[in-house]
Amino acid sequence: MPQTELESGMASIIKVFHKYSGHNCTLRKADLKALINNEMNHFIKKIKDKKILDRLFTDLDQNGDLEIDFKEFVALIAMVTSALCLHYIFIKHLRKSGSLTLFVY
Ligand SMILES: [Ca+2]
Repeated sequence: MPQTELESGMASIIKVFHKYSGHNCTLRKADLKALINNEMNHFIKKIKDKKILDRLFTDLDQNGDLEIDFKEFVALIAMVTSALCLHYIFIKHLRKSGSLTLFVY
């Protein structure tokens, strides 16, 4: 039986995390930057500013061990996915109400 669409998405998240985390199964700051810039560039603006990377890394590193484990990484995925969901709901609402032309750029 083939994986469902959701299962495939979950497997992809795990695969991409391990692609950048290597054998330690944790992301260092440079790994996180590379992952975001290479794998999430349609949803998140590329990180070029060190201060932004430092802030994001600190926010994600809940236990303060200077590494991002999978559980901490999933928080980023959840945040971005939630924001995307709100965006799609907003666009859908605008399309239904006929106001979309005001917000399309
Ligand atoms: Ca950590």
